[in-house]
Amino acid sequence: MSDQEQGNPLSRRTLLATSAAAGIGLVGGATLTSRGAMVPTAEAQTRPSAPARAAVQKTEVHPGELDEYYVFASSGQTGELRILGLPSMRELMRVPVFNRCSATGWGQTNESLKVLTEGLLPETREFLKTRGGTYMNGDLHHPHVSFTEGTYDGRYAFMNDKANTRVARVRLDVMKCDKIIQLPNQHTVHGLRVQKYPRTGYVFCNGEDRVPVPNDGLNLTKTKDYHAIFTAIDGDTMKVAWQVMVDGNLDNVDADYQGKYAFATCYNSEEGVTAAEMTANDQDWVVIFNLKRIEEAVKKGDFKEINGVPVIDGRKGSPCTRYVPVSNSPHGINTAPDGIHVVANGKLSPTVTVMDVRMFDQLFDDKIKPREVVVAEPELGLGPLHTAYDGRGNAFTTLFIDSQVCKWNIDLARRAYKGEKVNPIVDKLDVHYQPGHNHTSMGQTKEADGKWLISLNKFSKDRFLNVGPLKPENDQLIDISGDKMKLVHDGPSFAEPHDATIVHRSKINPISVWERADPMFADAVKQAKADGVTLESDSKVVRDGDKVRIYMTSSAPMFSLTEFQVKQGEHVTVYVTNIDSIEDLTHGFSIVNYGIQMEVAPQATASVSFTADKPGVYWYYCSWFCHAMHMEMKGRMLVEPRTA
Ligand code: CUK
Ligand code: CUA
Repeated sequence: MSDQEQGNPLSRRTLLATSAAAGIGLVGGATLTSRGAMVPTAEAQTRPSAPARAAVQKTEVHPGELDEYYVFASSGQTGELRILGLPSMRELMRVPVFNRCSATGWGQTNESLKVLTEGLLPETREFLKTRGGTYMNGDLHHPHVSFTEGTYDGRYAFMNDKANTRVARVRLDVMKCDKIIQLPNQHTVHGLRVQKYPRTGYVFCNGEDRVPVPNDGLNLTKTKDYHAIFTAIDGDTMKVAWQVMVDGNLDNVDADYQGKYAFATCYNSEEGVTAAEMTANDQDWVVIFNLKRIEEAVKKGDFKEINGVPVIDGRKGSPCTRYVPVSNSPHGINTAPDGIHVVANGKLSPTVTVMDVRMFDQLFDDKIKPREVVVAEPELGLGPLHTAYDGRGNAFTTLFIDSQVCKWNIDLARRAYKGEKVNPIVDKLDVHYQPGHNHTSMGQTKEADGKWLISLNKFSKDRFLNVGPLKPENDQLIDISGDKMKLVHDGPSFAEPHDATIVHRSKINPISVWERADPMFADAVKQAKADGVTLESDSKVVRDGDKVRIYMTSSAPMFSLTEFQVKQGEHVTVYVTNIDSIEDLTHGFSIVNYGIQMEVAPQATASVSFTADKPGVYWYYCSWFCHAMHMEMKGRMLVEPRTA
């Protein structure tokens, strides 16, 4: 796609090259833009300078060496969580969450089906009955790691499903999803972030679309009675704590470092249902939620219970919320590591709006007007979407339409807002192309270290070998340790990392071998006990009406059962317990032509249930390469035909 097709009348890079050739403002391979920011020319970009080459070397993680950071990246419509190492940008793991996974059996094993189904709303369970029992898709946008006292504590990552209004939790000790809940009353969950102080605590979830509440079909077209809902989940129990009904559509959310407020960008103050209606006004809002007042309202019973959860009316005029006018259709919202500044990104406006959280108390006491919490509003360029921080007072905002990252200084922006003649823009860097989220190392915590920035770009166009009409995205790594940003790495990625969290490796401590008492397979342990089976040592076939339970162990390169026999039509559950306790010695269990496959990691038990409706001989085999004799690790399922 050319820049022209993207709505840019003139290719920005052609323009820069022309002005450079004419000798306008050319300074050492860079040009000055109209706003005075330094932008490297196309030529300077393709031939890295000596400092840029030195920066590239910093990203080299030699064979056998470990990365300094974990990146927990979303995958959008793929529905999984991805783990990368930074600075190498090597993909380390994929954690299935809202998707189905052929390798691990996520969506097929009993352990994963429990996670995928137990938190669904009753009406969804009914709706999915004839559709396989679970959703097949999810749209994972925002993965965020739990906090204690303003920094990551390595317990959990929380993430949203925009497609089917779900929120998931991934345990960071085993890197597996252990809870998924679907939110009532809310239609989609888009923005998601967690409470930073004193700990997580709350997981804040933005309901984006407006629908009737309850959405029971009695009102279809009275759009003024549609509402968007903001939800706080208790991250420990994964239950809805409370909900707040708001005006407008909620987009992104963040929280303060004091544990008092959450705030969300909000568009569609018009309450329209078409794009034209939704963008008619010049202004929309940031909604600020006062956590203490909401908790008090819940305690006092000042709510309506809808579908089993307390819903507070937080529309304009409510003591629990305040609406700060900002320009039309703001998108990202990001709290700075200084614990003071919150930036709402303009999207349709070339500006970002900076608020000072220290003034929120006065705002809720009606001592000041909403706009008085705004302390800066710098104009940065076209399409500001998301902002990250270096912990040294600088902010980095993605400019979607300009295909740039803009580095600007918060203090200079405040001074410019007061009328001083200063330019807050420090540097601009071309990225390739159309960036959405960006992230700095530890930048969403008070321990922002200002070393790295990743720019998650929606288009890669010409940056990689052509793989056909569907192209990868491009996750670029940028060195921000100096005054100037330096692009050091292109990282192609499949659909579609919206968002990521960069966590220092010292914060994350996963285990390598499962604990036998892990709750993930507690149901299997319980069933085995009821059947008088010891999972770690017994091989047994247990018959229970038309149900058959097959218990076996795996130890490289053998399953403890080399055959088992069932009758056609019986409901079969196979439990495999991996009794190997060596790091990385995972087995798999796959039954040929039965569509059965699962992963069984060291010391884990995994189980899968199916109806043996096809008679015949079916080999099962180990699908995870585990041993020199891995190919021989197999057995036969014998399905005896039904007798008339
Ligand atoms: S949103 Cu995707 S670029 Cu869902 Cu966080 Cu802004
Ligand atoms: Cu066990 Cu391969």
